[in-house]
Amino acid sequence: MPSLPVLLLLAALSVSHSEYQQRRTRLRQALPNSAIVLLAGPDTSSDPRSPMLQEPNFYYLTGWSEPSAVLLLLPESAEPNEILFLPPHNERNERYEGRRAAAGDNGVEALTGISRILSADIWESEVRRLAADLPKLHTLTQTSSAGAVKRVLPNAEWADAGPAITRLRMTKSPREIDMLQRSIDVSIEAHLAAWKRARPGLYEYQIAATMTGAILERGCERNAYRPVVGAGPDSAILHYSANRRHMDRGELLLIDVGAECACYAADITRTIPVGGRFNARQRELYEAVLGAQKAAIAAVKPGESLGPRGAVIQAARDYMDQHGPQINGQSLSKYFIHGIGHHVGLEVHDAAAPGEPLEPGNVITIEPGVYIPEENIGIRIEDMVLVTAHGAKVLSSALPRDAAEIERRLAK
Ligand SMILES: [Mn+2]
Repeated sequence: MPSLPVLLLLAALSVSHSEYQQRRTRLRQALPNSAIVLLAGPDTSSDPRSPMLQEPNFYYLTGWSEPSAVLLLLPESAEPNEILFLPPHNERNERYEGRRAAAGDNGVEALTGISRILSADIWESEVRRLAADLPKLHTLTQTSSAGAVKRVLPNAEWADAGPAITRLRMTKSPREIDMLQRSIDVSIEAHLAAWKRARPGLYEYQIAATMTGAILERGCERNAYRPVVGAGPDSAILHYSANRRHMDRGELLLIDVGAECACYAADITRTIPVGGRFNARQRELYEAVLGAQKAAIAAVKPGESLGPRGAVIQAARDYMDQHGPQINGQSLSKYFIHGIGHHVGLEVHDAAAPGEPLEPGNVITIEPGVYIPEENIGIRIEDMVLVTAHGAKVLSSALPRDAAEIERRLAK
């Protein structure tokens, strides 16, 4: 059980209305003299298998998690220069789904942090009225909602707001880093709970269940992605998430599990020995991956990139090839078959401009791995890293990754 102070912290930690406001101001500055129209995620309440997941760009700019809303941003000098349209009350639906906010509610401006709230029934006519004469119109042209927005002014040219929002999302604010740190801390507790439980004869799904339980127990909404818990041959399958096999002594267990807490994701992978001890072969390969990860983290700094020809992945490959064993006459990095990492934020694979150099405030994963199906071995070590002014800070360092330390923890 998390302690009382942790529970209080969970309740208190959120992004302020003024920070959301600041994000909208920055977006206006990036796309001046423009109307920007964004649609919230659709109402999925009629489908019991689909949770309501807010469209992440909409959430980033508003913090609003209810469906079917519309955000209209207008040039700074307009009055008002931002309007949130909310669906009107529907008494029958609210009997099923609970009360939702609507225009005209007492205090709805304070609740949303947006000073003009109108009914979503009139969003199209209002966009036509307020935006038609502006020199530029932007929406998320790559999303499923683009068609509905473009139809409002079908003869206008709609440009993509996505790249400008992505640029904002890539640099995390101090508050966002706190929020990510909390998701990381909860994920670490989930991993440690898994280590406590893992033993020969257990099923992979039992480990996944323990971890999901730890995540939900701490007040987080969900796993940030499908839990990957793979033992033996399954450890060599990159996105294995069936989690149906039982694990045997002497196998490696690859655990790639992260929490989503207050909408921020964590993404952490560890590989541990079932039964508590790495054998010599496993340890030799493990040390090569761990050394590669440390070399890659040491190469992270502003100006470098996560791309396939960047210095970060090259540092990992070089380490594997210089320190790891050859396999079937091939250098070890041939078995490192994916990218070195990705941005993390509201989404586990967060918005990022391809090839963009790293900047301070970026939060990324560094996750080298090797996968050798013919030996039933997959090893991945993934940590979350904050890019700082001169280098990198590992945000998930509280979860041990040195082989001897992992064995010590498993023996407890
Ligand atoms: Mn990852």
